[in-house]
Amino acid sequence: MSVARGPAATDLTAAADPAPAAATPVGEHGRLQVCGLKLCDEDGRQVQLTGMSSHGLQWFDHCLTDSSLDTLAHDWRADVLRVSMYIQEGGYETDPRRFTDRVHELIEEATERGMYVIVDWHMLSPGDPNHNLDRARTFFAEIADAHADKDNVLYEIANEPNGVPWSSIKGYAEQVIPVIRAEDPEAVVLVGTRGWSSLGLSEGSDHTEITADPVDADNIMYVFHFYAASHTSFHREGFRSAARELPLFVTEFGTQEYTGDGPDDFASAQAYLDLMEEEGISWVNWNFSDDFRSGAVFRTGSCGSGDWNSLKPAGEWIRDRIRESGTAA
Ligand code: IDC
Repeated sequence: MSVARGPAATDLTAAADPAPAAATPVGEHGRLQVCGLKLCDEDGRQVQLTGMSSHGLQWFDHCLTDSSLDTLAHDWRADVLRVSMYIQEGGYETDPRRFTDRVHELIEEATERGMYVIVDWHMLSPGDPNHNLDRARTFFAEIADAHADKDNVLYEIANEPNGVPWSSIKGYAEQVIPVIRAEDPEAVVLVGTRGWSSLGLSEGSDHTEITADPVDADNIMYVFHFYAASHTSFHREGFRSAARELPLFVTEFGTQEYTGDGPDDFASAQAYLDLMEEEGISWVNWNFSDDFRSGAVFRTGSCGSGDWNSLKPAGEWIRDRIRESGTAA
């Protein structure tokens, strides 16, 4: 004779208290630091964060709701949310107050859920980060001041510099980093690299231009981005060589072409993921929206429905990978 387990018992389980603070990535690891070439936690233990980037706040803010962020933190078990604030294309420059306020809110949302948060200064076109230098100073001074007491904020100061030499990017970084450090001296800062954060590879260079002339600051990591169907073995091998010499963080990648669209190449993406696991490199996937392109995780136009299980193939794939990797796995 079987023992009946009625719906009441199930309901009780479902209504149990949320996980205690220590069970979240930030609760467990606290303030991060760069130790040698790796990312480490407050106690000096190596960590690998995995998570998602938002799409541009000017277009897809409605995909960042209480319930979608709960889903990201608790169902996908993401460690990190990247808040992608474009500067041009209808972003920050059109209304600095509104975008800054929204970034403040999203930092609080990530914090409440025990996730790390990357504040992404999403410069893209024009590709010279110095074009937005004054804006970046204003923005980061306010953000760093307001959140300096938190343990979970990482600053990404330039999404994808392009068409400019490394010396221009380094010069920009050495002006923006002190603005952040003046308010939040311990925070990890992520520095975008030449050629759309390809470590120079997409503009005929490579990481050796950085090792020869590194940014004069500590507690920083250099950023690499890839789109697995476009950036295959040439980029992957360049990335592998760089990982032996520089602290790296992949703040954006897609399983498709560099347009964020087209067919997924999951085999190429998995080869990158395997390499990042071996090297302990943290990663963030593009993007947590319902844009029509194949790289947006939700089905086109589905954010309004609140059905966060309505995923495109890239969404199903990356959700599985996030669930099984990173510190919250
Ligand atoms: C793309 C978006 C697309 C948007 C475009 C605007 O997917 O919807 O119209 O930006 O600039 C990047 C960039 C990121 C790109 C993404 C895909 O950081 O902004 O998003 N990508 O093209 N670098 C390489 C690829």
